Amino acid sequence: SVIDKTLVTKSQDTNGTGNLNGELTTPLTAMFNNWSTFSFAPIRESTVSRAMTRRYFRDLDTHAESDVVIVGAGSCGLSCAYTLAKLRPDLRISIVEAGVAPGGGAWLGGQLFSAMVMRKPADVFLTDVGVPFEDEGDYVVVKHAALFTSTVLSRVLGMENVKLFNATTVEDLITRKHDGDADGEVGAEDGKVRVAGVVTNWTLVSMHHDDQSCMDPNTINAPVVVSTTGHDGPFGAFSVKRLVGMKQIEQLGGMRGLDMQSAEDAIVKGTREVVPGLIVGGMELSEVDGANRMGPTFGAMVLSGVKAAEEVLRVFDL
Ligand code: AHZ
Repeated sequence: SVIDKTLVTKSQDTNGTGNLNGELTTPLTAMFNNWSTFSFAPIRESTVSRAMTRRYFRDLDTHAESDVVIVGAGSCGLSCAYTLAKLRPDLRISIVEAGVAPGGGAWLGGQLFSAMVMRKPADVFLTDVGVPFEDEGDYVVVKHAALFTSTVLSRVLGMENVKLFNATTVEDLITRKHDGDADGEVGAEDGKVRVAGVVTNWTLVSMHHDDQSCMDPNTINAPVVVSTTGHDGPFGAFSVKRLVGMKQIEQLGGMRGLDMQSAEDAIVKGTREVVPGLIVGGMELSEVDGANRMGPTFGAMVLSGVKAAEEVLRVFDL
């Protein structure tokens, strides 16, 4: 390497490792001041492969038994992960996201416009995460939805107790027969199932079940699953549609038309354990409850995520 060793930064001085974490006190351009003799540190291809695969398989191994699985990394799922992981660094949290790019519908504010609107009091979440916003009185505006999503994402991914499995689809739920009341009496929950984890597959594999054979899935066990897969569509409302198939919900209410005023309160207040072991939040809940949609205002998604995190801790005494 031809990095000029005389331009060492404060952070390098203190930890003595020579790595480039932390703010550089020298402009980057000054760090590379002789491109003609430039060269990267040496590498072998297998080293790169092993650096990736060793970590991924270690994560798969560790997270096969998780404390919480969050399905879907949209604005609600990420907000839930942030709240829960920050509050309880002792919990092992897996996020399973079907898309390659986490973030769901929160990369744009609405239509193809950049700015993201959140009604108060959702601004407290932005302050906690460290997302800057303009205060407009009853609502706040983040200058680009991507700033919100990338900041929450970076906070979540920086937490030791969280693993994001992206490009991975939840294609079924692990269920157990509800074990009933401890006293042996017939209780209201008897006959119901308890959700006990998720069944996963690579998203590209899930998309080819019709034309390829023998592509069995993988699993993650967890006492609590939080499902935030969004409203119905090619991917959405996954867990609650599966619950109908399993006869654990008679039918879905179906998302209703847009009413910002009422929709946001309803989604936040309604975020709950829908069947034992499964908490539903965000727009997936609108399909269960027949709640209105709110369109391009995101306060309900983040506070539904906060409520889902609280529900996890309350219901499961974790
Ligand atoms: O890829 C999906 C997205 O990132 C992911 N997902 C869906 N099915 C999945 C499955 N396994 C793993 N089976 C799955 N991941 O879930 C994420 C959902 O994100 P989202 O942004 O669609 O949902 P949200 O509830 O967090 O936010 C919704 C925001 C609103 S409100 C609204 C309206 O009122 O019209 N529309 C949107 C998008």
